[in-house]
Amino acid sequence: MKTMKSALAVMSLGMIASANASEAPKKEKRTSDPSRPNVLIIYADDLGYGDLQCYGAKNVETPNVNRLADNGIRFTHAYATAATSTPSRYSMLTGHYSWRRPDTDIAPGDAGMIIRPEQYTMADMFKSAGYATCAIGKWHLGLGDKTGTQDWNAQLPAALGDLGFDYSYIMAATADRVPCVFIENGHVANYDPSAPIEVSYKENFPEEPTGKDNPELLYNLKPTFGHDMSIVNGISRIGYMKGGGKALWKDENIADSITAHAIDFIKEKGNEPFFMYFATNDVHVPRFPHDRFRGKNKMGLRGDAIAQFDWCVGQLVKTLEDMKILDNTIIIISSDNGPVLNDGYDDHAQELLNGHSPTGELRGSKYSLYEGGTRVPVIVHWPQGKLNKGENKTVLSQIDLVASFAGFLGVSMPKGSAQDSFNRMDNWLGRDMTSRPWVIQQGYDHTLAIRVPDWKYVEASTFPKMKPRGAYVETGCAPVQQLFDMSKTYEETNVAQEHPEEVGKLHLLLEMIRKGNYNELPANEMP
Ligand code: NG6
Ligand code: CA
Repeated sequence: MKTMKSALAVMSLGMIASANASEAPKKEKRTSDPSRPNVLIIYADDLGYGDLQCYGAKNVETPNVNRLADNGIRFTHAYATAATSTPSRYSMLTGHYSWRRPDTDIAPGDAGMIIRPEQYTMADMFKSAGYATCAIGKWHLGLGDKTGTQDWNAQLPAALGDLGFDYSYIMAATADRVPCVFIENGHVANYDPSAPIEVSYKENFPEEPTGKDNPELLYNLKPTFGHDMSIVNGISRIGYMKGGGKALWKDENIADSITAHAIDFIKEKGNEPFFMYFATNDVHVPRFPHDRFRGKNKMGLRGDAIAQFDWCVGQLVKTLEDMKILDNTIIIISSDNGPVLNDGYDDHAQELLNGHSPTGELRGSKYSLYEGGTRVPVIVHWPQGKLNKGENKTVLSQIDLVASFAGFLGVSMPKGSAQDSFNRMDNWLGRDMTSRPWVIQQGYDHTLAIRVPDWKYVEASTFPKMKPRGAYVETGCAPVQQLFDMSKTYEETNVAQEHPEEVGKLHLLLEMIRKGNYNELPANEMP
């Protein structure tokens, strides 16, 4: 499989001559050159298809995102590759499907680096085109050489610098997993030598309180399931940690902190092309936004977290505007997977919906093979790019971002890299409305679905219909093959029996893709 890559895809749309690492363009002011736009991916966590006002959200205002949607493209059939974070992010950043590997499921906070240093990433690609690159916010793809062996008090031996990111300011995993500290360029930020950090996902440290044994210490949020281990900032988490001192984050300041670091980076690097992967903690649990977002909508903390996400977007846009580089920055807003309400903390997300539907009219949610699991908002904004603005129904997938930008920038990716990513930049810019011939969706486990413009096939699976632990939601799995008619928004009825020939065709197509035999695909199935 390593030998097959989408070379033909990356070669077709180069706007400038091939630029590999050795002939990277000199860093100079190029901010108005439309062949070298800045690229800012704003990646929300667990933000559903229906969670933004411009996608029909009720009870919460998202003026900053709405403005980008009004002046950009708002995709209605765009997909994350998986219904949970780690596989979705892995796939988007590498252009390699997470399900080709056994070790890309939801990562603990002490996971070793899942993307290996030698693996090609989106950051490598931008870097080879002469971009300054950075990752800010949620990481959730492991750090260090090997799971459970990190020394959090020293420079981590493997970190984002090995993956093409010039600068990083990240959370190792999620806000509900230890260690609850930011890591800047492979070292704990604000490190407090008086409080050495220890982390374990196996056992607690002597005398350290936990949510399970010391619920009286949970002054900010209580768990509904799981999340009853170490307590940081009055919230218990997954995993055990000790120490941290002044380096420990306060959940209510996470959005401010990542935004401030992103703004600093833009101010420093904004006059040369930059790529920023800005991944928010919002609207993942524990939802605990800053006071100034509290109580402004009827949905409680989840609504407040959406408002806080919108604020982050506004701050970044304002910075670009003040620097007069907004016009030549491609901003992509999206999410890693669909929404979930009760994901383990007592924030009343379900009870306080007040008529809001986080997935709009889609069935399913985070963790699900139904559309609600992976169909996410995608907004593309680029004033100087002459986009075909407005609502856009083209079917597209985040897996293509690496090859699309490589094609756009004329970067030829090394042989064998980003094998599942294809250059569909014209789709992303609204210039070509031909849908991707198929999109693969990964559910909570490794069961796959394949969506083509008219149909969606879900392979038969022994995985339970309802998620067995944690959030009680539909997985979309069934012991039989399922086929849905995609002319209907809600996947209500399995029509596999009525259309055996479609089932057979899509089953075969999925198997070919699973084998990675792209060169054997019929021409009309080639993305
Ligand atoms: C689950 C957690 C959930 C969330 C999820 C990852 C429990 C019971 N549930 O295991 O709260 O953290 O993992 O979400 O612990 S994701 O968006 O990062 O994939
Ligand atoms: Ca997520």
